[in-house]
Amino acid sequence: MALINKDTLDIFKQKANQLVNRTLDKHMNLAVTGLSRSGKTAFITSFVNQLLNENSQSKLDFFNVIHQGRFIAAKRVPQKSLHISRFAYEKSMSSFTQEEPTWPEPTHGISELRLAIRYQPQDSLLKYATDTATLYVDITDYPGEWLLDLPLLNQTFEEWSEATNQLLLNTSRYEISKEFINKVELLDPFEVVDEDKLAKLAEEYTQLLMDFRHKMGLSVIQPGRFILPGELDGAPILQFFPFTNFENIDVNKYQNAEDNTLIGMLRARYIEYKERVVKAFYKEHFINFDRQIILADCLTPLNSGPDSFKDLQQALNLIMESFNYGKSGLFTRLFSPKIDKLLFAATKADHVTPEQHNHLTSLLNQLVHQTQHQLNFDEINMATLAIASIKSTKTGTGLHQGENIPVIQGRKVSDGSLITLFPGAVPAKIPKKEFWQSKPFNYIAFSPLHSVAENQALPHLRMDQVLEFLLGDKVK
Ligand SMILES: Nc1nc2c(ncn2[C@@H]2O[C@H](COP(=O)(O)OP(=O)(O)OP(=O)(O)O)[C@@H](O)[C@H]2O)c(=O)[nH]1
Ligand SMILES: [Mg+2]
Repeated sequence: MALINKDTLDIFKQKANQLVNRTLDKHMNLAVTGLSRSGKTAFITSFVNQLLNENSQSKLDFFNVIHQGRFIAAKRVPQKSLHISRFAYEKSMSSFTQEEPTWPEPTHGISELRLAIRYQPQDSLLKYATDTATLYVDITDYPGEWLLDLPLLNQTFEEWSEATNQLLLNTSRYEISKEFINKVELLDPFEVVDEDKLAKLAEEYTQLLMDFRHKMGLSVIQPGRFILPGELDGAPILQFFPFTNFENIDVNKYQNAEDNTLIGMLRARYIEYKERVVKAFYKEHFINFDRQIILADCLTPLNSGPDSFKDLQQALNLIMESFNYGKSGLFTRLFSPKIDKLLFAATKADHVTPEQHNHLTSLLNQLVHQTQHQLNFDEINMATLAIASIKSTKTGTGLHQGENIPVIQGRKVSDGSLITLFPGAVPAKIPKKEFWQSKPFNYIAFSPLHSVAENQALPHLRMDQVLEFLLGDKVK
């Protein structure tokens, strides 16, 4: 009988381990989205930071792989898609590590980052076969505005123009859109197009969308790519606008209009936009996502007033369409998405006192589920959480009119001074008229409280629950 010496046996064991390891390595695509300023960059930075700097001081008790002592380490590895920007993790971290910490700069478009998470599998059988397994997570950051475009796929140019016209006539928007609407009314849609004139009007329409978002705090922005053009900035495919005067033009003449007329070119560009921008995003990116987190800042609209809040509600409705997996859903008919878990997170929860967190969660829940009876989300496991990616306030109690009340303390972005306040109560349900009459909520932008060292975990609220929901079953 041939004798196997110890070295050979070790090599054999190592090989066997490698083989099992390889089959144990898993991969998932995690997508992070939310409307602009909802907190995507802060979220991804904290998500990665928590995993890279896991140690005895980390506060990640609800992430089971850590709680059970099976987490080994996480590191950044080169990303999969070389044609997509790298998520600027170091740059973003440097804003939190400098002496006077600030928030990272706004970002535009899509970016990616890949993490490798090493852990010990829980399963005893696997545990004997191998020491470790690795979960590779590709994280994609993309603007939530891009999801607002899905409904366009179901609309002709005429239908979209009419729907947008209705939106523009809405009292709060009309104030700043009437000039644009008046200009469109004076156009002859059947004249041979002057491309310069068209480009200028498209620019005006884009500026309107920017003002809706950034000056009025509104959320329904269509086409979504107009305010976040990325590499398409200045391209003719983003130069069109809704023709808001359809009721006054001849339908037959419109149907037969050539592409070199004003209306013909608007229609042609709209169709091209749907194909090359909207569909392309779903085909190239969205269908590859395994899991999705949608970040929503409910507090800013709550502070801005009823119009802004109602608009957020409508935008979330539009966003939900992309997850309507029912057989009859437009989306499933067009593509074959495979997202199995969807997390809604109300961000910046450190802006309210702790006893309000439940209210914030149920408010977002209501906003998300308002349409559920019409849609079919059976195939997706959904959850809602109130989180702070980077906790920037301290909590305590203060005396107000002889009574102890919960308060938060933070450093104002505006002048850096410390302020202690009770910011107000968050309604647990979609607020009614009476709520808005008393201006009940006071949102003040806070700077990150303390600078952290590069290899230190950032303070947070419920990031461990986020990790458990999104990754927990993959690192068992
Ligand atoms: N207090 C607090 N503020 C936050 C938190 N996360 C984000 N913010 C605030 O929200 C702002 C926007 O956060 P970002 O992470 O840049 O949001 P974004 O979605 O990446 O924004 P865009 O890149 O412009 O689309 C920050 O500048 C902060 O003022 C948080 O956890 N706590
Ligand atoms: Mg960003």
